[in-house]
Amino acid sequence: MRPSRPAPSDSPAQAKESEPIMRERIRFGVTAAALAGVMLAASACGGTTRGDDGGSGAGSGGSTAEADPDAEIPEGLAISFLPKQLNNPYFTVADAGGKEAVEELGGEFKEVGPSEATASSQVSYINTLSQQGSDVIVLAANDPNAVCGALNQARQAGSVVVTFDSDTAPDCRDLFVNQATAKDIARTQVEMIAEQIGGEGEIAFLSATPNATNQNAWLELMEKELAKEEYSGIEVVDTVYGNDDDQKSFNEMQGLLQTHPDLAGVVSPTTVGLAAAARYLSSSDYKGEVALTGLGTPNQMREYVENGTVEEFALWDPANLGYLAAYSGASMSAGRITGEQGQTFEAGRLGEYTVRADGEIVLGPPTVFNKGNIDDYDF
Ligand code: RAM
Repeated sequence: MRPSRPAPSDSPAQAKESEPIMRERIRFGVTAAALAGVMLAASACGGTTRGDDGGSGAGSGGSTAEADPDAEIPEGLAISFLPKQLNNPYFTVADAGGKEAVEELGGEFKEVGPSEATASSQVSYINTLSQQGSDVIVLAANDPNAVCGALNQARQAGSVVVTFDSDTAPDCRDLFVNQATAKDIARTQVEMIAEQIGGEGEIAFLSATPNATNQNAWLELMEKELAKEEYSGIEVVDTVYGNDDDQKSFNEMQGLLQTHPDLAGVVSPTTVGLAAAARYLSSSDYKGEVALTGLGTPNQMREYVENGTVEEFALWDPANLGYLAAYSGASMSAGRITGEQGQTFEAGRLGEYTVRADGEIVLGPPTVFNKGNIDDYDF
């Protein structure tokens, strides 16, 4: 569904094509903290910034701009997706969902990103998108702080910054589109592993990169959940990092099984880690002996569920996550929302969403996949 377009001269998309000063008219600005970050970043690299006025993003503690829920989303908005890494099927699906939304909105979709999940490589992509005048940058952050200077510079120059999947510190972005609450994601994984090992034994975590905001939040909450009395028979003996690299994750799984002969189960809260770990486990003597669960895509995990290596795992629909992120960014860029808690907006086929505290928008609860339902999903 395309909204009708406003007069071209009022369109952010038009403005972005013009002088930088034009972009200032459409932006909501940054907080003093963000501005300080920009100035620091600018002085550190000797660069210049295009804007100088204040204001605020949602994540940074409130906006000075008024929301106009009836504002048109102008055609031609440049909405750019920057995932943790490109060669990861999870982000391929997520970004495709973003593209679907951008096309519905009559915008210009772009996907750029590094081949390895590192924050340093994301910085140069952020700078380029900002220089190109991207109206909305949708980012899955590889580090909560390392990308902040570049993001605040982009916001200062007029881009709306939406994090999705993996957040930054709240004052570096305008909105965070979360796949589910971190608590729900942690609890689901703990429930699955506890059930699969009969409530007792040693477990280990095979995570993504050591700085990933999302995995670190989930690991912390899983430890907290496991501290409950009902899980007193379970002991976490190790946490290793596969860096969302298939081969490293595979090797780390092998290492865990060799180092901990009494290991009862492994939780891998990353689609890359879980698929690689399942591949190792399925061809090893530990298949059926050591439980493996975590977060995975049904298409990557199907064969391991069918051959009995993995009983159950969880995820959300990454396409919906990307779709919601694009609608969120477009709604903010158009002024329908400013990121204040309680504001609502329509996200196309997903319906209405509400902005929570700290500019967070939550897609919905995770889904658990097993033999009984995995064939109902194709992503
Ligand atoms: C990997 C990435 C991503 C995470 C999923 C579950 O694809 O680390 O950030 O959300 O796993």
